[in-house]
Amino acid sequence: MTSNPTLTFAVIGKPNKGKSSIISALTFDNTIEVSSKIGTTKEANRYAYKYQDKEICYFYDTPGFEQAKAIYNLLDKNKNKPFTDFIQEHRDEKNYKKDIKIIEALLKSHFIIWVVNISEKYNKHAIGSELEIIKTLKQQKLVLLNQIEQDKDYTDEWKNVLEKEKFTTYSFDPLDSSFLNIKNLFDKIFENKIIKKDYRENLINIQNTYEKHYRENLDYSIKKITSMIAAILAYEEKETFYIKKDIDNLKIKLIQNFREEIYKLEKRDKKEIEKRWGYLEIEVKDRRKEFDAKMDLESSLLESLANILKKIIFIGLIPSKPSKKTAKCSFQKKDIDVSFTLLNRALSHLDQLINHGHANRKPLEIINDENNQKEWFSQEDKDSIAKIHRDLVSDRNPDNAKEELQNLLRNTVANKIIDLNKIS
Ligand SMILES: Nc1nc2c(ncn2[C@@H]2O[C@H](COP(=O)(O)OP(=O)(O)OP(=O)(O)O)[C@@H](O)[C@H]2O)c(=O)[nH]1
Ligand SMILES: [Mg+2]
Repeated sequence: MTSNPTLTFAVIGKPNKGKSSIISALTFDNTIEVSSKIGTTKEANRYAYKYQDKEICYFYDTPGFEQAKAIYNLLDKNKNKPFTDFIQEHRDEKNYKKDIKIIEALLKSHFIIWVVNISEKYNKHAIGSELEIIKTLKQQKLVLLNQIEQDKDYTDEWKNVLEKEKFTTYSFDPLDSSFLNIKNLFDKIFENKIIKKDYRENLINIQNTYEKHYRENLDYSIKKITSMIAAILAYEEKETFYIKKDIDNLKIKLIQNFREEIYKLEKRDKKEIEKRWGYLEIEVKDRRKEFDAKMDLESSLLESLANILKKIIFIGLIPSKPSKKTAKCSFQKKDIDVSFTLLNRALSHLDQLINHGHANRKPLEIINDENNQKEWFSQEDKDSIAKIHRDLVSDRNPDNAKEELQNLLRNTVANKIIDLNKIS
């Protein structure tokens, strides 16, 4: 561990350039307000990137300067005056109040991240004063080039101007909050010779934390999926009834309760996985396979239930007076489709969740795209899953079966969801 201070980054730039989106991506937090309305962020707010409840680094989100030109003119007139004196002098002036709050956030930070939208042309008139103010500050500076409109790209023009002014520029897409995207940004920052040595060590720690965090989230998700499948396969719904009475109602009630319970189990784990990845506000529209899954579950259930009932009725006919019986409903060894359906649903959910991005505020729609469906499992995997399924429904060595499923999912996720080779 380092004794260096926790780094603080102040994110600055004109309204609607993606500042809050960038913080959202870097903190894995989808509760930070982001919108196409100009001036969404009204004042400087500090957010932390947290890992295991520890604050790893801070980001100041700021609105754009309101009086950039006036402030620059004042600074220019008082060239030798320290910034802090300037703030002290003007802090109560109504016109500068908001901007001074921004400058205070910048002064409290180690790094200034200046965000520009490179799908718009560089406009000296609009941006010049902001550039001059930032130049005046002693903090380390990084410029993030955000391309908001995909069909317009003025990167070269921006780079020309900014590099002449000794700014280092980095392309960053805030809609992608994958670890690989964040790692690439940090890798490029490390290449920058102007980064102070103790800050560099701190940045390395932050990048390592992102990686640990990412791998742990994956492992947590895999464990959750495994325990969800095990819980569903072991689930038994029981109903007590009197023989010769209410058999039809019993059947309907039993299936209904069973189905509700297993969907609850599935939903609960999905929610926990979403929370773990920082998607606290996300609306998930699971349009995929909901119907198919119900069909699968229902058909296999009906069959197994019919068998159970046949047996119960047969035994129940023997006693002369009505006696209390218990009917049980659970998945059977032959219901292997259930395991595949649940696994496909869980992996698609995880895949799309990871790739959704924290700055993306559209609902996450899990759709059934026949042409673009991932083939998650090899034949060998499928055979292993069939064996795991049989062990889990029959409660035979369940810990072993869970361990096998976890290992199988680890490989699937590493190869099919994120290419972990690209990370290491
Ligand atoms: N397609 C696309 N949209 C983006 C990108 N970055 C930001 N946006 C969108 O641009 C709009 C503004 O993003 P914000 O992150 O709120 O911008 P801001 O700079 O914080 O804006 P203010 O708070 O108003 O200063 C939102 O609708 C974002 O979804 C991007 O890289 N691609
Ligand atoms: Mg904002």
